[in-house]
Amino acid sequence: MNNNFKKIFTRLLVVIGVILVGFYLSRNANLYTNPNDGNKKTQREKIILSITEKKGEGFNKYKLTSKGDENVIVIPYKEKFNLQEWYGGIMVIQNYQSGSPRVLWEIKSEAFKDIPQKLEVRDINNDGNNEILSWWSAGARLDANILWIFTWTGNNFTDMTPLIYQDKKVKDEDANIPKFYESIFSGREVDVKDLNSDGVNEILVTNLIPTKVDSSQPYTSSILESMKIVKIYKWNGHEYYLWKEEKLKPNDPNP
Ligand SMILES: [Ca+2]
Ligand SMILES: [Ca+2]
Repeated sequence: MNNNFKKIFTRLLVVIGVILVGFYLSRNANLYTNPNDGNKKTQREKIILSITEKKGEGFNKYKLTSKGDENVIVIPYKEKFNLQEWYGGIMVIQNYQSGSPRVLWEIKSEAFKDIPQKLEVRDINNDGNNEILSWWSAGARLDANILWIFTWTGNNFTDMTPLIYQDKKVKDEDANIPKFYESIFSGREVDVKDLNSDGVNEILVTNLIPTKVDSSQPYTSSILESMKIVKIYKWNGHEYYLWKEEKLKPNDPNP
């Protein structure tokens, strides 16, 4: 009787284990598999396959540090299966020359519904580690640009974008990154350049202003001009902080 109970109990445990493992595997498989067609490759899979076949040829290569000699491929991708399964991501791929590339780091978020409009990899704060700068558009209606920065930390990239609401819980649960619009670096234009030639880049953000074509806005062109402000963020050794705000001169070609 006791032995029978043990057998039944053991079988029950095995069945529960198999169900749990199956559930776990199916969840992970769904992350990157086209939910509409299991045989069809996702964009992400196609990119990795192409890198594998071409051994990285034709893809943009970057270094992780200013002193490092290893090249990696940094490449954005977008998946859109339906309105619920629609997200963007960025992959950093190493070991591509061997024909068996490895995804070193990746960010994937439903907040990013597209690939970045612009992607740069360089050391903006002059600490030797390169940053991935990714500019995202908030769409034609808002006409906003949003900058997300990820910095190399020696074994991974980490998000170094300051948030608009530091106290608010704004982390995207899936990707563990803040939500799209919470970046401090969001405005009509977001520029990264070294204003005082000390080797460390400043970040310039021009504010969103109502557009003249929007007839619902009562603003005159002179009021619109007076509203053009650029915020300049400076690196303090740990983070970018708001250094100063300047009013833009009318028709300033270099905000
Ligand atoms: Ca850096
Ligand atoms: Ca500077």
